[in-house]
Amino acid sequence: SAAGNKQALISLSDKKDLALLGNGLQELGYTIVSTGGTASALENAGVSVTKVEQLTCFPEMLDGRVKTLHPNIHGGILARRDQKHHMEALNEHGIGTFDVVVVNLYPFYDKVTSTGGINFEDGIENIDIGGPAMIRAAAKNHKDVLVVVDSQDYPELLEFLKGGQDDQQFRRKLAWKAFQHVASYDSAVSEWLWKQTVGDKFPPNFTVPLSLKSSLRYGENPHQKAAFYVDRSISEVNAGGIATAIQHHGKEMSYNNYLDADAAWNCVSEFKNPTCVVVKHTNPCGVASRDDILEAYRLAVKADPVSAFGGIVAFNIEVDEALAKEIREFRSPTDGETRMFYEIVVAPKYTEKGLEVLRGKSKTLRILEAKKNEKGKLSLRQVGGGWLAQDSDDLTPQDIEFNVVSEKKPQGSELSDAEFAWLCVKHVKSNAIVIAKDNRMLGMGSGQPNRRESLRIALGKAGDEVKGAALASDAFFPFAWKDAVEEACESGIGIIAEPGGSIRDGDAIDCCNKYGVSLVFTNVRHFRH
Ligand code: 93A
Repeated sequence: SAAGNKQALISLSDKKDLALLGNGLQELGYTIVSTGGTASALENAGVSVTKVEQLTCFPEMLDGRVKTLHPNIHGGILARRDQKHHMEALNEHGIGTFDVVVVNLYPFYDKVTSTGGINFEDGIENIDIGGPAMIRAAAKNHKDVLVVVDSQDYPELLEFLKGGQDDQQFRRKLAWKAFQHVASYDSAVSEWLWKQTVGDKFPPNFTVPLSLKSSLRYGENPHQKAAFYVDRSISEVNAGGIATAIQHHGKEMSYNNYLDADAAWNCVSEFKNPTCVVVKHTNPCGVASRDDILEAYRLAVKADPVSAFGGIVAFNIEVDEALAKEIREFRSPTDGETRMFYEIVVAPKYTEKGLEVLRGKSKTLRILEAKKNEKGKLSLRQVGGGWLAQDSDDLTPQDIEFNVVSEKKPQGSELSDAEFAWLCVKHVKSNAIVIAKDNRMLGMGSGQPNRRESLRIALGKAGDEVKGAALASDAFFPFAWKDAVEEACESGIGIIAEPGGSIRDGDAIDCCNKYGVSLVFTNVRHFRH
């Protein structure tokens, strides 16, 4: 190309907004150089293009593996404009410079995580080599080459070029983004290869690709600065969980809101029947399943109306007008007068009317629409200087055997009550005790450093309703088990579910036999620290 002519190099897998970019550059007088598919798409959009082959005087070869890997391309990107001998070398070989490089890479991550997967050969072919080379070269030489990897940056790029004023900060920002793009790309490739070779869940090192979703007003407390990041390794198709929830209404989500909404959503998502879960400070304090979701809602609040006030209400089914009205109008069972107040409502769906009614409840009420979490993801938690990784706790009562170890065999709905209590207790912070009956939580005790305290709290909340109810304990009582079992039995509990496995198991069985209470061992523990 003629010296002094402004040139842009465009090679895109994701051709979103390509017409806007191509036409914009053309209007600004740029000569556009492109690879095969991108060139065709540009021509279709009425933009004239020079094909890469015309510059390299070389056909695309090896099934496209070598398209842009050529001195006529890379020389034009990498030459230092302030070095006389660089420019002389370009002249000598008839190579023109590139002022703008716009590249995005083969959709490797989407391909290898696509439903049905991808075979090894196809995975390998989807590793982009030429693209990252151009991006890195342009990012290195960003002082003179604008490098764009994100279609969202096209308008700003065109504005910048129109303005004609140089701004090294803008160039550096683009270069930073470019290296981010190739770095997360390379980590996706390396993690995929790890799975193809060792397959083990815990690679020697790995990257969690995080993208800033929003800065938060503050963290757990107002003096702590905070931000929220989304995990980009969650595939687009399955992208579920609180991080991808749509907020339809209300005040900005806070740090604590995210934690609580996550707890409520995780808990309610596990129930098969129409269910309402009320969460306060990450603990479910009310849970009820009913065919009539309005009743489920009322019962979930009634389990602990004091805690429910200012809590998070989650549903596993659509919120329609009738339910929304009930949420708006329901008065606190404590005084029968005050309308309940909530921080957040979260559900998989809302009808138009349902949304409208909820919006009318208060200006601040956050209304979230969430998709189910992707199963089988690693759970990560930070400790000083490192991170703990584990499988997420995906076990539900369906996966667990409830072994009756007492003389008394469960009667009537006792076993299903125990299963319901068991699913609840999994979501309560240890030491966790849940008392439930008839698909409804009656009381819970959480987070106490000693299990007996949790038990007493749960019994206190359940009150008289404890008679014949099911009690679930997330782990066994190693020392005071006998006393605690005795206390539960004396209060009138009908069935107890606990993991078993203590050397005191015999005492617990004897005690239940003495009181005629059913005892089931699950062999599964649900600590949540
Ligand atoms: O196969 S490659 O690794 N070899 C190359 O030389 C090369 N040059 C560009 N992949 C290469 N690309 C990639 O092709 C770009 O990163 C871009 O994603 C894609 C655009 O191809 P097309 O314009 O033919 O649709």
